[in-house]
Amino acid sequence: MELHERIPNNVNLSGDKRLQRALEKWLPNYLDWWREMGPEGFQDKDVWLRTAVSVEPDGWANFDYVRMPEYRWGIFLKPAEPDARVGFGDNLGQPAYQEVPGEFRNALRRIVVTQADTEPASVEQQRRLGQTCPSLYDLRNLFQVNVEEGRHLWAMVYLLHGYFGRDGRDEADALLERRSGNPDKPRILEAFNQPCDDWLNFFCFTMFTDRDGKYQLSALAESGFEPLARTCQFMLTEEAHHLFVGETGVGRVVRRTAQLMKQNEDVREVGGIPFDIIQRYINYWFSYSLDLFGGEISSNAADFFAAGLKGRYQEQKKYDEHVLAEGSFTLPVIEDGRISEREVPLRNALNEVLRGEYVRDCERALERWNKYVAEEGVDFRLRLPSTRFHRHVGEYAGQHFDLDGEIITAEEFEARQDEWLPTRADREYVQSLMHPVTEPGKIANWIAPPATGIKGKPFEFEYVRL
Ligand code: BYC
Ligand code: FE
Ligand code: FE
Repeated sequence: MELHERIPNNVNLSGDKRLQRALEKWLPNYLDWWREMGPEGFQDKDVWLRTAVSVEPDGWANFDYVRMPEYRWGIFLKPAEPDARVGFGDNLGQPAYQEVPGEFRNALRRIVVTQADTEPASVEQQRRLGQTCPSLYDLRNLFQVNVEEGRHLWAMVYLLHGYFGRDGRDEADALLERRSGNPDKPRILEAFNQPCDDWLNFFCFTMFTDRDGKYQLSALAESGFEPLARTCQFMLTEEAHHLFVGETGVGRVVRRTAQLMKQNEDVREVGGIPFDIIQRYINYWFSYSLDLFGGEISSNAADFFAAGLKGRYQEQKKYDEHVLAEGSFTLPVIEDGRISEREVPLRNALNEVLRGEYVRDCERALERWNKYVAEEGVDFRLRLPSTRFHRHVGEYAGQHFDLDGEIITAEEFEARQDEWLPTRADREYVQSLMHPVTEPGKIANWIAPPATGIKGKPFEFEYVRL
């Protein structure tokens, strides 16, 4: 089969010999990577998956059974707007960049490579989860997320091959060489080196870490580098499902725990996941995901904005002023071991501005989960920790804070961290509940069934043929 038939696309692959040559070399390596690092034990099974075959409303969500190595990973960009302009920064109003401007080449390559690196990393982190799925419905959702993260890698590799020449090709190769959690060749961002080896981790990851993806992609979806903007716009349509899997996944665990508490105060006795463990998993993934926004005060963020490469969340819709040459932003910093306020130029605080949008979105999800608990008639509330808690990047890294963001000593943190972060015993307990349930219509005891199936199919549908 010709390459351009194998790879659904709207980038005129059939007419682009240079891109064909680059992808012809990269594709076999990608497939080797997928077989080695993709979902373990399910490569030859039929999975009921959504595949994008075009960007039209009727083409981007085709559902059918497919074996994952035969998934048609495509290259899709949202169709171009005529007369696109740079929407913010020093070049506001100039024609959008159709090629990589020389002066921004390093910055752009770095953004694309960082974004790209997270996609295969997440597939690696999740590769063993299929073996302990709580239901066929969840198994299918895991694989849907995995193949689409694979496609997101394709999306970024297209940009590297299409716009960055020789070093773009080298970067594309390196994306298949790094490995999540491998100390010799780790993934770039730390959240993507953390193990994600039980389903509570998976749901927290898709809730909190994929949600960073939503905000980063949104910021890039308005980039003045048009091919990047249009790529990210299309990726966001897929991302919505990943966030759905995460938010409803944690929500179903929370609901089930509340239900089981009515049977027995100690939910462990009846095979549930106690709220204090769920809370510690939330604290862990929320704090690692906050790190993904970068430092609170960042000259990189200022430079990206000035160059028109990376804007704010909904830059055009939410704001009238797109230059930000003047404004300032006040944030808490640590000085002489105490929390005090500092005013910084707004452009330097844009990581923090984006993080703020993210935190509000997470708070909304917490509200919803707490509503499930209340609906079950149980008196308990989950919460988000302070954004200062357990940080490894930015102003609060290297200091210690409690869940309320109050500064504490290293000894206090040491003494109390088992209350706040998952312990080895928590992980072992959760792991002890992870037995595969693969009969259609059946579900593990520690999680509630979903409200509906996928694409009009019932929960009992045979989403994966084993
Ligand atoms: N880990 O100025 P600073 C997704 C480094 S998720 C390790 O504060 P900046 C997905 C930084 O490189 C979305 N290192 O940060 C989700 C810099 O190094 P240098 C992924 C970090 O650059 C689930 C130094 O610290 N997309 O799609 O403003 C499944 C100071 O940096 C980290 C993107 O990230 C960290 N967490 O912001 C699948 C978008 N943070 O210069 C997929 C592209 C910072 O001292 N990336 N450093 O050597 C970016 O826009 C920026 O690189 C970041 C960092 C927002 C990540
Ligand atoms: Fe992704
Ligand atoms: Fe995702």
